[in-house]
Amino acid sequence: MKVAFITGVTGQDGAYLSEFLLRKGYIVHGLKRRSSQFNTDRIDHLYQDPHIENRNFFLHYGDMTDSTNLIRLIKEIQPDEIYNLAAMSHVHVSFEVPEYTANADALGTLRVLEAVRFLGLENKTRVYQASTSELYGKVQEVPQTETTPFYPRSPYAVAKMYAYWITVNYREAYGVYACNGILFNHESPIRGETFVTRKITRAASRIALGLQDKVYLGNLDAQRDWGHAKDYVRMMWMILQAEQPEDWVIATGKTTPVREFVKMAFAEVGITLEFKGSGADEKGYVVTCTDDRFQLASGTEVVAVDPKYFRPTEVDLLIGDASKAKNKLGWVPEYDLQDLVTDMMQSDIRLMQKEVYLKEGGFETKNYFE
Ligand code: NDP
Ligand code: GDR
Repeated sequence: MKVAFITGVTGQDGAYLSEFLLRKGYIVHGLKRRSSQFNTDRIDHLYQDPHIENRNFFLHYGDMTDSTNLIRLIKEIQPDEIYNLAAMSHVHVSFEVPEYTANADALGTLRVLEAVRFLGLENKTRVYQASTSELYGKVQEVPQTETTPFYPRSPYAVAKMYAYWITVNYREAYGVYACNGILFNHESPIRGETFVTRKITRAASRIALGLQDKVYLGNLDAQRDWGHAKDYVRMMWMILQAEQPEDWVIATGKTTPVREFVKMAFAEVGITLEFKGSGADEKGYVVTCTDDRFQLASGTEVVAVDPKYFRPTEVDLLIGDASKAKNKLGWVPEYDLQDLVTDMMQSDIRLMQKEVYLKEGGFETKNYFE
């Protein structure tokens, strides 16, 4: 049985990757942070009673900023594969916490690689590094490939650039089997609630159900290449099964403006939206609502722009070319953007219906303003 160690196991990708590897028969160890509240919602269905024998899923406390903890865990676990997914992953927030972002995302990656080297595991342990399309930043070339120059535009992207190159360096200097997956945006029903897609699908569901009046967004013109996280975690595994360690772009090859994603999400609940105005004055209005379950009058304003969600420097256009992964690794994604939006909306409608029941029962429900 192969043994995997996943940092960031409580995140979107960590949860899907754990499911995927457990289905493949792996023993999975995950790194979780101590939190004052339970933070394992996404993996609770995988959790096993610590008192039973023959477990195959283990969680360990730790942090990317704590090198001795990482060395001790990697020594104990002796993993065949490490998936380094842990990161302060929110681009806008990285402008608020740049130093911490560099510590966790850049030096954290170094700590993992150095642990592998220090423990003499260069010939045993393969390392996957969660690199990102944010490295491309200011558009140099479209579509973006493994050879497109980087121009990072946020503290997050700059930290991830260090992580990218230190991964390449440990491969070249010490022969560690270490790879970068340069993954473009990937989303799912368990996407963090403050990333734009989930913010939109949650809000569209809540607005349709009468739990919220409107949603405030930032730059509606930004264009992203959005795929489904389930397709992307499969690729992380495939990358580590390749004969030679290399770096790989994973993307759908199609790009869509945020505004269009908003329209697609509302369309899932029978609402046609029209945008009027521009920049900070742009607003989205209901044109028709054909779904009998939801009653929104035409002319209702449901989307507004708030400049506070704009970033000091933005990444305007991302569109990736995953030909290398498709040709050499045989990657075929199963979901397109419409499937993704439908999956997210169906899940959020179900989730928000619970809130409606709570509200109708006289219980308080939570507000979401981020
Ligand atoms: P999430 O934000 O959902 O998950 C991040 C994970 O990292 C969480 O488990 C979080 O723990 C953990 N984490 C954060 N800081 C630390 C720390 N200091 N020590 C230990 N753990 C920490 O991200 P995703 O699952 O979406 O992304 C996974 C990785 O892939 C990230 O590195 C991200 O930057 C990268 N990436 C993501 C893309 C995407 O579109 N999703 C695209 C390209 C790259 P907690 O739950 O406690 O917060
Ligand atoms: P991104 O994802 O920055 O691409 O990073 P996010 O969903 O945060 O933003 C995508 C685009 O939408 C615009 N936008 C808004 N974004 C947020 N979060 N909230 C808003 O209200 C809003 N309105 C408009 C943004 O300006 C941006 O252009 C994600 C993360 O998962 C990273 O970790 C990962 O590396 C990259 O994807 C690839």
